[in-house]
Amino acid sequence: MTKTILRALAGETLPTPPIWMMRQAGRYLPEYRATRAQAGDFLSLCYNPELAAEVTLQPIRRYGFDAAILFADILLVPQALGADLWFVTGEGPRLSTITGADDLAKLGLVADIDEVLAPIYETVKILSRELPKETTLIGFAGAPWTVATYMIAGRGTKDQGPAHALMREHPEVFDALMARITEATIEYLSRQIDAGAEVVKIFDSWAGSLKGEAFTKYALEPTKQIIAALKARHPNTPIIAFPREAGDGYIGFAKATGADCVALDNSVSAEWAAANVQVDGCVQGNLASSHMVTGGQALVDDTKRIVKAFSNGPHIFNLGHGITPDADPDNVQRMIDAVREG
Ligand code: 1CP
Repeated sequence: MTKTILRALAGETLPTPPIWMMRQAGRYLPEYRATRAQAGDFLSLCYNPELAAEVTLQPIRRYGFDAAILFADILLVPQALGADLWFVTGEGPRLSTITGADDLAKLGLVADIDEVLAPIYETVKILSRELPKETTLIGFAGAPWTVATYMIAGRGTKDQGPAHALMREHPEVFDALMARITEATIEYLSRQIDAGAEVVKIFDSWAGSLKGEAFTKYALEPTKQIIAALKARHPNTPIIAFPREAGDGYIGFAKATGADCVALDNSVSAEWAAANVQVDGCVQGNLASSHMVTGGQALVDDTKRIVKAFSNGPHIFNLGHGITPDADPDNVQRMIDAVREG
């Protein structure tokens, strides 16, 4: 019996959509906080295959999600390329910055990334042994633009200003960085698939700040390039693309990039997305993650509205963005019940 997520990704309309949740392993769960404390800090957790597999499995045990997503982070690729990376408690990631050709020249070679990333492939191997047989294992990476925004600015930014500035002022440096990340991402995702990932997802969290031609050039094209290279090596592995806040850019994105599924944030309506995006294949996402904090009848109503809007085509139920640390774990169960009750 084929796993439900793989059936939806193959284009099948199922009576009940399969479910998983972005950031399903994370700080809203007490068992996650305990394992992270045991690891010492977030990065030590990412690079500890036994403990990273443990936190990946926690939400599967608690809720029985249809998919598990590898526990890691999109910023491990910059680190493997030689960027300094650390996390400031309560604030977020910090990296060395890229402001010109000199910084780019200091980065390492794509051929060397697997040395740093080997523990991540080991986590994937453990998970493919230990997951329940009905659960799909999803690997992931950041899209080149989103990863570049962090490598250039050295941190998360509201409007990705430093990355836009480098694109404008030193386009040759910017393009070379994008090419390096694209190549590294192909290698990283390909190795995850070799190790047992059954699906991979490309997170372009900051795609929304690319407009017009820049969206095509720096969100759509690199995703297309990564998908083409992965499909050549792994033709049967489905790929989910998440050009977050793309708006009208969601229209035709799957066809243009070769993605098997497009993940949707919650700035578009499910009814609009059913008519404009799901016509090309599987969609995923769209429930506002704030419902996981506020709960109540609004959570149930919105969940059922989204399930209904996407009921005539292939659909994987998910949030529009990651669940936040202040979410109530009971609300996650309420969401799952609302989806499965129909
Ligand atoms: O203290 C902690 O425990 C750290 C919080 C945390 C977690 C749980 C970070 C730091 N990363 C993660 C795990 C993670 N990150 C996963 C694991 C799988 C899952 O359960 O979903 C995934 C898929 C990611 C992806 C990721 N990291 C993205 C893309 C998706 C998105 O949310 O937009 C991005 C942008 C990051 C960068 C990052 N890592 C962590 C934080 C707090 C951030 C955002 C920083 C910022 O922009 O300010």
